[in-house]
Amino acid sequence: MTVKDVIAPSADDLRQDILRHLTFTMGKDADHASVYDWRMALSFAIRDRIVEPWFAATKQTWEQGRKRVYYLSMEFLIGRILEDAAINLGLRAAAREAIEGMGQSWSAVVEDEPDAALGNGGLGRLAACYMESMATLGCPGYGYGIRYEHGLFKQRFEGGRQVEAPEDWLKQRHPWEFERPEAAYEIGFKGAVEMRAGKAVWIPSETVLAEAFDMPVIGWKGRWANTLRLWSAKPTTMFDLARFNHGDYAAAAEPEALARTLSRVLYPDDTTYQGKELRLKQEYFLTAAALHDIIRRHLAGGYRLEDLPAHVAIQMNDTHPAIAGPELVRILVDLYGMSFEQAIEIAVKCLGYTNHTLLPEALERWACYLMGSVLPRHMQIIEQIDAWHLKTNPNRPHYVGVVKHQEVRMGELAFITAHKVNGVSALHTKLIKQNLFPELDTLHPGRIVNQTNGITPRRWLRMSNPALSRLITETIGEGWEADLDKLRALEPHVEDPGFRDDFADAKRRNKDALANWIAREQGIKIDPAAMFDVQIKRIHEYKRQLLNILQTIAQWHEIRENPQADYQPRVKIFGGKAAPGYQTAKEIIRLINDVATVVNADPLVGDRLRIVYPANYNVSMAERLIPAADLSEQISTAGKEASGTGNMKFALNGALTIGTLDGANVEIREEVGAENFFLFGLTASEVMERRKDPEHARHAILQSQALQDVLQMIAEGRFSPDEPTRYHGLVHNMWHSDYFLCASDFEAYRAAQVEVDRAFADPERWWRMAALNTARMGFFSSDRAIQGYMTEIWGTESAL
Ligand code: B1H
Repeated sequence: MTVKDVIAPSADDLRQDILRHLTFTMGKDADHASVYDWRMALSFAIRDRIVEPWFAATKQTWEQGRKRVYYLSMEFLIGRILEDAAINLGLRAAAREAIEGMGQSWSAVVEDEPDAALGNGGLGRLAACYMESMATLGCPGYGYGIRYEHGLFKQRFEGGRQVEAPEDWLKQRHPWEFERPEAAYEIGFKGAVEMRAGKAVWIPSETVLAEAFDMPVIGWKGRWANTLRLWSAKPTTMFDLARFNHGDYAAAAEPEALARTLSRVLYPDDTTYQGKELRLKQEYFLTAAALHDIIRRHLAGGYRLEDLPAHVAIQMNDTHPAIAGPELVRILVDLYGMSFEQAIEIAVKCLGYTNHTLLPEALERWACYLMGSVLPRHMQIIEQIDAWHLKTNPNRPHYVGVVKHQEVRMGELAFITAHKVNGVSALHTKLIKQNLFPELDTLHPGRIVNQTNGITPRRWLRMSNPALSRLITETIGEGWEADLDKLRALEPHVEDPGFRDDFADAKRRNKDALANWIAREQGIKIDPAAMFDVQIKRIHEYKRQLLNILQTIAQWHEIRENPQADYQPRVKIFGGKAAPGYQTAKEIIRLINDVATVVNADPLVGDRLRIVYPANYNVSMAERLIPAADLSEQISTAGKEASGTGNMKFALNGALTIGTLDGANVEIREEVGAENFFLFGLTASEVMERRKDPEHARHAILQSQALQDVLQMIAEGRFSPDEPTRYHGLVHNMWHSDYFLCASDFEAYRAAQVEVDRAFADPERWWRMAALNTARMGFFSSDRAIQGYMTEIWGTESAL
């Protein structure tokens, strides 16, 4: 078996395999099997086909002595796995035929799978796309993360308010993982550092075991597979036998419970960090387990530690694993006796750091006392690294450094322990240089590079949008899934009215399916001919869902004031969760739901405006919504969204973007053409200028009668008649603060929405624009992004 020999089985072969697993793995006969049993049987049948290419890839990497990439991330937001694996193995059609041939519904079986939601949003989903692209490109590598028992919380609405419930994906059997009890490392915390014979010895006072669970990640056409290795915390001692023997059974189990809390739950914050001790422990737990595993594998290959950089590239997904620098130095110095200077030099050569945000509330800083108590030896090494950096960079300004004001700044630490630091869009990288690390950029010219984010076209087009995928393949032939630039070949067809009709038909089919789902799940009837206007992402002030709902209210008001006029029917669709402690975001959720209740019940408005906000937005909901969207809302305050990746998914699926010049929107607009993008709003530098006016909000509101009316309606309690004062705080904030400039961009946004209506009313124009968006999105494939990391940061080559 070589890496390239994957032979697609027939539906009949698969049927045999499924029945075998149903019988012998699940212990069920076909007459009594539940959907769950069928899903498990199918998953195991598919999984069987991954194992051989997986072994082959691993073997080849060893034999060829290849450099491996290690992607360290606190989040992997994977979603469902079954259908994605089937697609990449070329088995979807056969699997579907087999399942349906046995009287089962394909969608019921596939949708029975819970999302693997081990992430919050863009950062975690990016890690999942990157794992898939590394496997597709044959880049030997491992993802390292935490096997959270509970992923991102489940959201429901009660009286319009977000209510959180724990997520429980591991309640059922997880067919995609392999437990590796033999791959376990002891991880220490706290305790003290002793000097013995001139050497520092850390004696931790707490230890837990990190046990590995491996998931294969199969690339396109099954030509390569990598491993996602997730660590689960286990106690080093199962229980306290002395207490047990005294009959104190509950207390005896305490060490076990305590250890397991480490991998119990994902912190539900997106772009804000919580300076909690448990979070720091989780970060170290992941990083230390990964580094021990990396070193063990390197030594098992018979290589010397001095040669680590030739064989190992470690990417830090934001600063969450930035303790990797100090930990690697600690391992090399304390455990292997290397000098500090040599150790730090090796560490820097191995490490890369991706920055994902400029928001000050997201930049991790740990109080020195906390770092010093949880990781006393690392605190010493951090000071040593800081001193080494100052010594080797005597021009470093006094206010720059890792340890300042009794805090450890993880961004600075990651920067100086990495040979490359990258931003995630062209604009974001420019702002990193100008605003976040200007002094370090001067001291280390060339260290900061850009790698614009990307998305995997396998999941985000081929799997989630079969209608459009079929049209593309019929039009330009096969191969675009692994070479997304090929979509350019669609361009000449855009002038063909027949092609445009087909393109519109594919969209219409997806919209019909979504309308049915919304009717079923939400009990709201929507017209599939209306424009589907979608904003789905975490709820955050900088993302400005508030601007969207304010404009929606203005539109509602306009219809009511002038009901005879001709309006372009729209469905406003929202989706997203708020961090449980983020009160303002929760208030925005409630406002959207309150406005939806009033607008959807207004007989005067009818089908012309509908607002839908399905609860519990997640990856699998994105897969339904994005293929059905006409308009993509990417309206963050310029300079705040590092990149965005949802923006790419929409444009690839033929939705037009209404957006600001923020993050990757800038590059999307350049690629698809300014005439195929609805631009509005202040630029990043205009935003900074505008904020200098302390009364910018009041001035902007006074310039807009429409906004005054909207704020008046909210303040009067039109959307909260049972509690008219509910949004007084929000309205007050709009007048007197409005940090994210909803007021200043309001009129420009409204005008852009009028432009959108005009374009939608002209189908020929609209579908030309939409198809050109799809045709020109090749650049945003995560394959291109990973190729960039490989050549510019990791120094690795494809093994294929
Ligand atoms: C992004 C985060 C993030 N940037 C802290 N930063 C977290 C920060 O748990 N925490 O403490 C969690 C997440 N996430 C996002 O990364 C950016 O906002 C997006 O613009 C970007 O597209 C995405 C991927 O690069």
